[in-house]
Amino acid sequence: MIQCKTSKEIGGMGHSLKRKEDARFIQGKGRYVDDVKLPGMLYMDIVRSPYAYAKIKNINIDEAMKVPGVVAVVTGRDLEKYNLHWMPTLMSDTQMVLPTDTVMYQAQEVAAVIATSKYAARDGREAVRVEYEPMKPVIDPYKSLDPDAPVLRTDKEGKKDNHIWNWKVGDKQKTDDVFAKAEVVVKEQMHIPRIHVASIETCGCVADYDKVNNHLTMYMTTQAPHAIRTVIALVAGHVGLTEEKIRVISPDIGGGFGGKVPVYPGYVIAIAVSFLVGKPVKWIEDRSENLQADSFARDYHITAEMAGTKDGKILATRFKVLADHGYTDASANPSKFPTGMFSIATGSYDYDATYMECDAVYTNKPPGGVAYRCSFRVTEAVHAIERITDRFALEIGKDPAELRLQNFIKKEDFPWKSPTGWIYDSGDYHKGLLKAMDTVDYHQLRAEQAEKRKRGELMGIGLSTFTEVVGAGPSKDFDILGIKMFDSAEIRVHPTGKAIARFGTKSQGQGHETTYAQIIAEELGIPAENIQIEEGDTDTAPYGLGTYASRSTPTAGAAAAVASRKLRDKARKIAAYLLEVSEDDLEWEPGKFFVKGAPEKSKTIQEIVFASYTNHPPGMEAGFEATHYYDPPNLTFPSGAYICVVDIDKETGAIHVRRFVAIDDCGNIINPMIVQGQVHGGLTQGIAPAMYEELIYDEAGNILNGTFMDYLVPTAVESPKWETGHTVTPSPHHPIGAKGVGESPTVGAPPAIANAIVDALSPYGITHLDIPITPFKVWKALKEKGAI
Ligand code: MCN
Ligand code: CUM
Repeated sequence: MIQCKTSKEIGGMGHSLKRKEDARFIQGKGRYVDDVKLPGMLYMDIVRSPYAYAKIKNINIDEAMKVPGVVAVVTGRDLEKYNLHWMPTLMSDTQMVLPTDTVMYQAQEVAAVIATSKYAARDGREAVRVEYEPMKPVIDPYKSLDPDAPVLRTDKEGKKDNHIWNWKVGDKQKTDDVFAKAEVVVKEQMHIPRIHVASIETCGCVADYDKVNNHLTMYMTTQAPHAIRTVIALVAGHVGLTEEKIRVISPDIGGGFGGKVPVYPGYVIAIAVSFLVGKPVKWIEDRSENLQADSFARDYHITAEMAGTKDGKILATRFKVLADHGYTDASANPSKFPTGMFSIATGSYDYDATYMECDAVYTNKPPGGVAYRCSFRVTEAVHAIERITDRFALEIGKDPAELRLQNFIKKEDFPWKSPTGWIYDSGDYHKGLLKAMDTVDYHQLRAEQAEKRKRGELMGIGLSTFTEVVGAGPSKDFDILGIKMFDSAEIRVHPTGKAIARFGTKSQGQGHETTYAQIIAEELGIPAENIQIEEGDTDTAPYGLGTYASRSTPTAGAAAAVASRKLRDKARKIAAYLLEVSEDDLEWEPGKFFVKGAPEKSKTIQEIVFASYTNHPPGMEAGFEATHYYDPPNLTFPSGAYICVVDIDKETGAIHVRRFVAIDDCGNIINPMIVQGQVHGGLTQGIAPAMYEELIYDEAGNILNGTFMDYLVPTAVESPKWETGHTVTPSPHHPIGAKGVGESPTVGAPPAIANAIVDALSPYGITHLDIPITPFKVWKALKEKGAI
């Protein structure tokens, strides 16, 4: 009898396989877009606006054209001739590629300089003279709706104000009634700051248009190659660039975090120039451009309210949001959900009355809206519910852990329908929180805190027990620009039993080359090391919507499992033929089929695959390939219980994160080491907006922290020792019971930190501080309350 290798030996699910891709990453063998060098390639640099809002009176390119190496300067007027000066955003708004008359935010693209080297392009950029007539910008989103505020989007016919859309969900009447009668009502005004993803690699592309074959190859840093191909075809189809003539290749990506989902003007200009001059054009942003002009995240102003009883039962919540979208709504949300999944804001708690409303407005700031490890606005939702829950606990003098345990949805109540219509698939919130409390020794910490309070020392304990919603999504509700949000896997097994599998998603560092191989290994018994994973080439990969919103595991991961199972069904037929038994007489164990009751009669998957090319049953299609487009029946609902402990220096406001325990539940885990890595990175990106990061603008719309000197990205020095752990509540509808995890930590961490800091300061009457909570903010709040 052939002894099959164990799941661990073949690198199946649940094992901490070392990441296959790291061998090339750590040896400098990664191939990024800036490594693409093509014969005759030109370089592009971009002139950007110093003003937030100004009329362009004149663009003089004479001096720039004299710079040695400069071959062209492209303006909005040039693109206008080809009707390429506007493009759609992913939220069906419109956006200038290059302006013809007016600039709408500081650092906006104004003109592009094309040259034979990147240095000549930069020199040329410095020599372009633009004459502006500055206008008074709209920076404060609250003022953007004032009757006397200038209407910014004059390009939209008949537009009379700066309002973009109004969105609401929930039962207003019912919620208002509960609030009116409630024993306790708490309310806080919060701002979730505008922040920026600082991936190591900035954005960029090489547009390579081949005139002879009318074919465009677009190398670019995109998280969603297929969707981008479709968008390019929509924008440039009228000049003959139809979708079959476009190949998007997303090579290795040095971090995306959502910032590489949108379509930036730079891409479109590079394509236009390559199309016009017939040469490849490279455009790579520098760090400041990336920070100042690329898709921002968050910028939600939220009024959060909670109603409940004196003994701690949550009865209702109300959220009113003002969303500052900047110059255009360029969010990367599913079409039907302009606020993304914000409506998960009822949280992990069992109550049935809520009402949420959001107004989105235009201002003179860069566009964007969802990037930065956000799960489509779940960061904002979780911050609102977790902060207001702590506020409620503080109001009634109840321990916030006890209050949560009292209000959690019970594990036997899943699937659970939230008052905003989500069907939470599964969860065990009590187990997660109790594990986190046990890990930190919660009661001991509270005792220590009580002692310290007597001495006037500031120690705080903060909780965040959040529900995530990822895996967009079921096609009945989820699309982007009309394209349904399924995802795909195609598996080809070669005659010798080794495989290549391709996906519609695109890793930016998440480790897909390893984890997808593990799923297939587990399902088919082929060792993960013999399964090559490929993503990011639209000519070879099946159509998919890409990697963001922690959707890869819920969608493409599921597709990998289902495609593998299709192959296993075929394998069973072949095995039955080879062993001359009926299919029903066969049993599967990872790696082989054997005859029930006669285990010595068996065929390994390798033998079966070989037979599929050499000796397949008559009438059966040869070969061993399967494709699956997975349309999930529901989203997956990961959860987490985080506890943060801080010590604060009263005199300086300095905050020291003493401990941070994160217990995540992402269902069945494919690779524990990778999940832990995701959680470490995500937590660091959670502490970032909680304590450091915020894009700040003055009244004139100047960005005040447009470089890394002032925009504080936390490093290893600022990061506490993350203590991680997990509980496992498998998703009942996902083929391998997995839920996404990539964004959970960034979603869950900020309120845990904010709650800990406010908890430390609460004896002095402080009930809320907006993130990022800096030492100065703490010191100022203490000073105002007379504590120091
Ligand atoms: N995983 C697992 N078991 C699970 C769930 C996930 O082993 N139950 C593994 C997956 O196989 C995958 C990784 O964890 O290797 C993340 O999976 P998933 O949660 O499905 O998320 P995605 O792969 O779709 O990644 C997207 C997510 C997002 S939206 C942002 S933003 C983010 C994040 O991932 N950007 C990242 N993590 C990042 N990590 C790196 N290094 N770089 C980025 O740009
Ligand atoms: Cu919102 S950042 Mo991720 O979804 O790419």
